[in-house]
Amino acid sequence: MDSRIGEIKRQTRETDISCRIDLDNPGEIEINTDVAFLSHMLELSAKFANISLFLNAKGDVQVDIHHINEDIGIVMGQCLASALSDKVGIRRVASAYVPMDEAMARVVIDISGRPYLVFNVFVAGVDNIIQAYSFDYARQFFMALANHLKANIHIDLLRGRDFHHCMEAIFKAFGMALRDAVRIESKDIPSSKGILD
Ligand SMILES: [Mn+2]
Repeated sequence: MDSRIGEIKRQTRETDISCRIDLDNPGEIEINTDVAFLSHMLELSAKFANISLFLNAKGDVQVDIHHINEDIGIVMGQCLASALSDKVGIRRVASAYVPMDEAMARVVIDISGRPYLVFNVFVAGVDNIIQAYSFDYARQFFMALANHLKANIHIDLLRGRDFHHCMEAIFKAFGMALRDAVRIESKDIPSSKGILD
């Protein structure tokens, strides 16, 4: 099997991001972004996905984290798509439930070639404004990733109260679902059409 490695560098007037993902050689995780909370979450995703992830991201965070947050999603989606190439043999569809104390999240992924995100995450009483990150920033991150991985991703927070716990459950469940979705299980392209865009 060819090595499933993706490598993307993307520089705009707003952000400068480089990313390398190795789907089959876990163990190396090195994440440096200007958004410490997102770095922490992505480390959890990579760990649970059992992949190697190198990510370096700088951006115009003096404005706010909007650009860098979305652009990291774009680059990670492109990097995963590049590593998967023609997707021969992958399981394609996978799901995971992950709890974190009182919180529990479910993530279902179909690496289908059709981008779509359903983000059903809401906790009554959590004021996103006071957080360094927010549920809506997470929605924008996963939207960018789904669009560029060309995957259908459903994220449901089934319960939770503490913001940090809720986010950990979501990013861990995403990693765990991704781990299964990219697993090689056959020698075929997993589509009755014979192609996955
Ligand atoms: Mn934590």
